[in-house]
Amino acid sequence: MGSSAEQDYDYSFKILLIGDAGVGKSCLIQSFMSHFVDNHPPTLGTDFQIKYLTVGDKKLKLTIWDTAGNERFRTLTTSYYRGAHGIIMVYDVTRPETFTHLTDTWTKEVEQHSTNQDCIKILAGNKVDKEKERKVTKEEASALANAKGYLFVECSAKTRQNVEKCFQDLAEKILQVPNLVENAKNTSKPKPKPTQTATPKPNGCCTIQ
Ligand SMILES: Nc1nc2c(ncn2[C@@H]2O[C@H](COP(=O)(O)OP(=O)(O)OP(=O)(O)O)[C@@H](O)[C@H]2O)c(=O)[nH]1
Ligand SMILES: [Mg+2]
Repeated sequence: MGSSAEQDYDYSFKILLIGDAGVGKSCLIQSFMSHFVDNHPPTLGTDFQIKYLTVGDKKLKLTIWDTAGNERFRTLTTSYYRGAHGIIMVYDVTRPETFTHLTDTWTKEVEQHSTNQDCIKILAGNKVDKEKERKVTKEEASALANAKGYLFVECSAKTRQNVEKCFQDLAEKILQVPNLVENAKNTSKPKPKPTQTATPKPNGCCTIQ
C-alpha cells in the first residue's frame, strides 16, 4: 500500500468465498476483478485479491479470500474466517450435491470457526449460463436463503451476470450493520486539509492561515 489514492477508502471489508471444488469460486473472483478464466486450475490452499468498490458515497476496500473446495488442499482454520465481514457461499446450479453440502458441511465450518456473529452471508448459485443442465431451482435455493437469513443471488462467472451484484449486495448489507462497520473503518485515511481562510489585517492586507 503506497499511494494516497489506495489509502483513500472509508472501510476495509474481509470477504470469503467457500463451497465445493469446481463450483466456480476462483472464476467468480476473476470475473469480478476483470474477466472470466476458462479452465481455471483448482485452488491449492488459500489466496486473496484486493478490489476497490464504491457503494453509495462510501469507498470500500474489499480483500477477497479464495480457498480450495477440495478437502485435501484445504487449510481452513479459524484464521481464515477470523474477522470476516461477509461470506459468499457458492454452489453450482447444475450439481445438486454442491448445494446440499453448503448446509451439511460448509455452514458447520462457518459456525465452528467464524468469530464474527454478525457476519453477512450470501448464497450464490453459479453457472446459470448452463440453464439446460440446471438441477437446483431458484425457488428451493431462495427458500433456504430466507430460512437461514442469507442474501441470495444466481449468477454466472462466465457471462458476468449478477457477479457485480453479488459483491455489491453483500457490501451494502455489511454497511448496514454498525458492529461490522465500526471495526472496518480506515483509520489511516488522509484527513482533508483544513480550508485556508483569509483574515483581514488592520492595514488592509491579508494573511493566509
Ligand atoms: N459454464 C460455466 N462454467 C464455469 C463458471 N464458473 C466456473 N466455471 C467452470 O468451472 C471450472 C471450475 O471453476 P473454479 O473457479 O476453478 O472453481 P473453484 O470453486 O475455485 O474450485 P476449487 O478451487 O477446486 O475449489 C472452471 O474451469 C470453469 O470452466 C460459470 O459461471 N459458467
Ligand atoms: Mg478455486
